[in-house]
Amino acid sequence: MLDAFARVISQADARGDYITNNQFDALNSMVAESNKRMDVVNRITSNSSTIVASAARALFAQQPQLIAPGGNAYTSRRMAACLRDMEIVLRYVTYATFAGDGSVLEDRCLNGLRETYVALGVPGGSVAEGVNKMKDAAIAIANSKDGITNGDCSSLMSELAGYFDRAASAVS
Ligand code: PEB
Repeated sequence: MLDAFARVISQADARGDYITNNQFDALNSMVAESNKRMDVVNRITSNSSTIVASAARALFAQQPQLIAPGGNAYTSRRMAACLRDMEIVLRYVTYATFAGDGSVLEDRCLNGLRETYVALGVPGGSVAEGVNKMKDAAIAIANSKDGITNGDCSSLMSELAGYFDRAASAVS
């Protein structure tokens, strides 16, 4: 598991060279902008139930077969497993955002997940749709201008979107 600093160090070590100016500048600006990153992680973390619940509700409204008898979220056991899975993905997205690096998400959550869903008979495309809906809900909350000093969060939002996209494509 890497963070943005460890990633740069491992790349430099693989080249057997010092950290480059570009890498130094990128990390420097990441530190300078770190309040935004912490705010994003904090906002998603403290609204995680809302994000999961609204994404799940939208998913089941769009794909009602999932909650019909025989569906993959039918019976409270499967529904609970589905909500838990969405929560797990969201949690790893917050870790990746905090670290500024996707490897924690990749290694500890997405690795082998597609195969797990195939083995369970859970439709990966539906999970991906749920992840996409969490992306929209999370970005709406993280990027809200309410109650916060106004600033440009566009690159942070595209980084965040990228982690959700990575999760969706890993299972679809
Ligand atoms: C992945 N999900 C399920 C299982 C596992 C995971 C390992 C089997 C064991 C169990 O039921 O607990 N676990 C999960 C995960 C990590 C992990 C992400 C990462 C570290 O350790 N059903 C739907 C939706 C979708 C869904 C499409 C969006 O209709 C998910 C939610 N996951 C779902 C369901 C099950 C499951 C298990 C329904 C139960 C499947 C079953 O037992 O029939």
